[in-house]
Amino acid sequence: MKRELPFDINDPHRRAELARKVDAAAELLSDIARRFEPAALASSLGAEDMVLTDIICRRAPAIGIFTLDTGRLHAETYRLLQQITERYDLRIRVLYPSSDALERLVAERGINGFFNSVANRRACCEVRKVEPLRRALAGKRAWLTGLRRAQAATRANLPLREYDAANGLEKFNPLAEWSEQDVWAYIHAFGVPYNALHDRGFPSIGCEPCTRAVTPGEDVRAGRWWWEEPGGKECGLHPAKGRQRAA
Ligand code: ADX
Ligand code: SF4
Repeated sequence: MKRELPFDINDPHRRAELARKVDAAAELLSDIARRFEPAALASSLGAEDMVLTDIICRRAPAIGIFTLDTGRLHAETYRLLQQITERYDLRIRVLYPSSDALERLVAERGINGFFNSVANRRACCEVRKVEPLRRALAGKRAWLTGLRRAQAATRANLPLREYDAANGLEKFNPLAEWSEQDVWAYIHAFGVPYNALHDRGFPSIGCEPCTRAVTPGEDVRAGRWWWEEPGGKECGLHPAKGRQRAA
C-alpha cells in the first residue's frame, strides 16, 4: 500500500521550503563530518533516520551509521536493514546487548517482564539499548539522531545541537525543526526505502512487543509502551534534561 501524502508534492512553495530544509540539514551534516570526526548517526531505521541516512550517503559519507539491535525488533525492520545495506552499499554497525546482562535480566525479570512494571521496562531498555549505545559512542566526538520537536512534549524544546553530558560528546538533532510532512515529502521525492510498518499505522517504531499501530489522529507516540502513562515514555537513550515544556 502506498502512503498517501496530505499535500501536493509538486506544489512549488512546498518544494522550495523542503529544498531549503534539506540544504540546511546537508550543510550541518557536512560541517559535523569536517569538525567532529569521528561522528555517527544512531539509526532506528525509522522514517527520520532513513532521511538522514540518504543525506549522509549523498552529502556527508564520512559520518558513520550504527543501529542497536535489541533482539526484539520487527521482521520488517530487519528486512529494511538488509535492503538499505544493499541499496546504499553501506556498512551499518549493528550492536547487540551484552549476553551476560541479557541472561541475568531474563532470569530475574522474565522474557516479557517489561509489561509488569515501569522498573522492569526501564531495566530491559537499559540492557538492550542504553548500554549498547554507550559502546557505540565510545571514541566518537559527536552523534546524530532523528529526533524532532513535534514528536512529543518531552521533545518540544529539542535543540539542533546539545552537549550529551551522560556520554561526554556533542549530540546533533539535524531534523529538530522538521515536521512529519517534511520527512515524508523527502522520502517520496528521493525514493528513499522505509519500514513497511509505516504504511500500517506505525508512525513510531521500536521493539515489536512494545510498539502498536495508532489510529488516525492519535498521538504519534501513543503506540510506544502503550500500556504506560503518557508523559514519561522515553527509553533512556535521550534523557530530557529539563527540555520538557513547563505545564
Ligand atoms: S526512543 O527513545 O523512543 O526509542 P525513537 O524511536 O523516537 O526513540 O527514536 C529517536 C531517535 O533515537 C532515532 O531517530 C535514533 O536516532 C535513535 N534510536 C532509537 N532507537 C534506536 C535504535 N534501536 N538504534 C539506534 N538508534 C536508535
Ligand atoms: Fe525491552 Fe521493550 Fe525497551 Fe525493547 S522497547 S528494550 S523490548 S522494554
